[in-house]
Amino acid sequence: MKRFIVYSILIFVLSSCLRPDPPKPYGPLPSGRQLAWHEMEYYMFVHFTVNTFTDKEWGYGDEKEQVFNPTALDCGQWAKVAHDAGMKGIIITAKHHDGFCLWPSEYTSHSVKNSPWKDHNGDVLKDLRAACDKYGLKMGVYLSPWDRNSKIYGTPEYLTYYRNQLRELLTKYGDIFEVWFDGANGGDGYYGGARETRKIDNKTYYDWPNTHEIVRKLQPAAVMFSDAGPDVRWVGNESGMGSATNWCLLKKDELYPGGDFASILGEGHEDGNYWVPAEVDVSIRPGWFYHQSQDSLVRTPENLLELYYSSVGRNSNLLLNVPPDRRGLLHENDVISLLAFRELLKKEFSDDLARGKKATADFYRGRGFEASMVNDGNPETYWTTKDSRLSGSIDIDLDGEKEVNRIVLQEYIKLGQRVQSFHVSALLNGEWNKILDGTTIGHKIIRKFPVVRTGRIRVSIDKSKACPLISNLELYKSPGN
Ligand code: FUL
Repeated sequence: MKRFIVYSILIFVLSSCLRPDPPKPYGPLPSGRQLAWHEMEYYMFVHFTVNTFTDKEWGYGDEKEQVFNPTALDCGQWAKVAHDAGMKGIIITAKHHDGFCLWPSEYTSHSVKNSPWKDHNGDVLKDLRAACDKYGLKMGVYLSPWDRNSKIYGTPEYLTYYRNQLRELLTKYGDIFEVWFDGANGGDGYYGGARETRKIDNKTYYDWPNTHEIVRKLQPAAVMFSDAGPDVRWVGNESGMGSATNWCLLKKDELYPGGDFASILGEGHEDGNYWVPAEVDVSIRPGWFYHQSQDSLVRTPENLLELYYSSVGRNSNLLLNVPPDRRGLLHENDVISLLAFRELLKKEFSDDLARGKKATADFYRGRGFEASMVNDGNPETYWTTKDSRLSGSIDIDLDGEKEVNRIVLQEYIKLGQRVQSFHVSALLNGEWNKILDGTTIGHKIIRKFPVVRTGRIRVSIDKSKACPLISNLELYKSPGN
């Protein structure tokens, strides 16, 4: 017995010597809800309200409820298209700046309950919930802080109204994955007949911290989006461009929704003290709402693929707006384009040439942190170095010469975003040739490069805030340029 205990202790001591501890977390870390959000990557935005019927982008707030009258509204069609297009969820404009509510809010008569649709008994949010559940999608809500219909907009009482509406959305429609707080604010409007310009102070008027608490309490798993987070930040443009250098970090206390921060939001802050990753919101058409005149201006599948590279490929999530038409359906042109884009995407990333191939590193931390952890298909394992080493390289032996023109890299972000610069090289005629340079990685980057025919690819992490943690490396030969 004694001998057994001595042996067990010896084995334990030996194996813990061989298997080093994982690195300690570095800097701000993502919360559980943010990690779940990172996994979403691509989902649908739905802009739909009275504007769809009045051909406007921003309703003034005096639109009659009767104008909202879709002839064939079918949230099931939206959800099926989103699902078939490879999206993971839908965020809907429950209320846009015009103040019209797509659900029968108790707190206003300016809603679907006074529209002829479904004989005053309609509820778009309820229909969307059922459709999302049917197709396994997550659901999110956009509730415009600016309300051009409300008589009390601009007064402190409006906050009570806004929060009551938020509570309705967060308690009556099941699990919400994201709450979208828009930054556009104040200006002229109907305001219950006043027809005037009302200005509010973006910094103070909304008392955001107390509104955020409502969301945390009622939907603890939901992330909140705004220009300044708290959980997800705007990328700073509406053209679909994530920043090539993109930190998931932000000094969010220095920012507020609706402020003039667009130039900061793309890159984030390298020395930011909160985890607030970027979301790219962009429309499949020139407008956010449906306009028949734009039926011929729907983005092509090729263009959507470019958007994918400039968003998901740049450490951001892609929130792609697809606005229903006056029938209440996604237009045929949009559907065709979305589904063709899905096919393009499948072809881009059909065969991972790195998966399971021999991987070696110039240095690794020890057992459990070898280079082979980057191409084992397991996001929970990663290659890393010892704490004091802030650079290192991984070679993938492609097992014979292969053509390659795409690389996917991911950091193990649960322990923080670390990499500051890297480059990729290919072995050509016995010499290493650089094929691309990069800065940040984060959750994911996807990079294109001209086709190389090579037997070995090397990823060199040149600079990192703390020992680099690479959880995934994929290589492809895509048919695209
Ligand atoms: C902006 C709004 O003013 C647009 O109408 C749209 O909703 C876009 C997503 O956000 O701030």
